[in-house]
Amino acid sequence: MPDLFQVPDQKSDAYSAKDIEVLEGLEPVRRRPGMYIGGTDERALHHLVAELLDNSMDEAVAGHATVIDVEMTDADEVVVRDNGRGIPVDPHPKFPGISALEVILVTLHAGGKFGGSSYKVAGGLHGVGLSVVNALALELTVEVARDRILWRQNYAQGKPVTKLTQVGGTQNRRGTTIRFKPDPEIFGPRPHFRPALLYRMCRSKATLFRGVQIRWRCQASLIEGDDPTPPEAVLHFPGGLTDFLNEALGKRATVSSRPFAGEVRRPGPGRMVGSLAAG
Ligand code: 0RA
Repeated sequence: MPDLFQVPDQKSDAYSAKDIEVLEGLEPVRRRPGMYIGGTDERALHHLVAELLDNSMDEAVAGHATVIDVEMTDADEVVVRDNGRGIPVDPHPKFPGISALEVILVTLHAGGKFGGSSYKVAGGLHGVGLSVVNALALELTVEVARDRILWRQNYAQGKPVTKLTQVGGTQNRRGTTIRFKPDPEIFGPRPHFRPALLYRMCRSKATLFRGVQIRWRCQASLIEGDDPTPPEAVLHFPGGLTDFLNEALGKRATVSSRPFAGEVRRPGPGRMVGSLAAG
């Protein structure tokens, strides 16, 4: 796809660097994946799931999602779903012929900035990493439930292979679902996720924000005999890091009877900026 450039403000004929947002196509990501995800090994592969999870976490921290489902459905397939607002499906204000969803999925956002205040979240790079995941996917399916309509679009190696289509109605569902299969051209012949790594990732993300519940699921057949990873778990730490610490300490002897913990709060639904806990 050709590179996309923001149309300059028609009322003023002066271009200035701050007005020009360059949105690049995804070829550079496929050409040099290491530049974007730090390699093409197992770590880099799992980093892509972290990217998906972070986008849903942003939606939770912004106060719009409360539940995130992470499911390893096959050795090489992960599904991440949240109950947030859903990626916008309307025409993108700067590219009227393309849905906002497609712009988010097929363009690299230079500098992580996404023009237009409705696409900006305090401190977040909402959806920005999604295009990198898409670029490195053999197959990626996005489903958005928004305004009682369920939408779907399929991608392969970063390119749309279907139109964004209404696939039905949803009475009581809202949010974004992304199904991701990594591309063997990038990650080698048999890319596979490790349940233990994904589970640990879900746990650590859940400790960062008390307002989110992460539901982990993995086909039992994908967990190896000696791997203690549970096939299902609900990860929720309403007490933040203190909960996590208590769980990690278990029955071990500690210096103080209660763990030392403190936190800094900001207004907002369960929002926590800083949290400190020690055994
Ligand atoms: C851009 C704008 C809005 C939401 C999102 C992106 C969004 C992205 C992801 C990625 C995973 N889950 C997500 N949920 C939301 C704001 C939409 C609005 O104003 O309604």
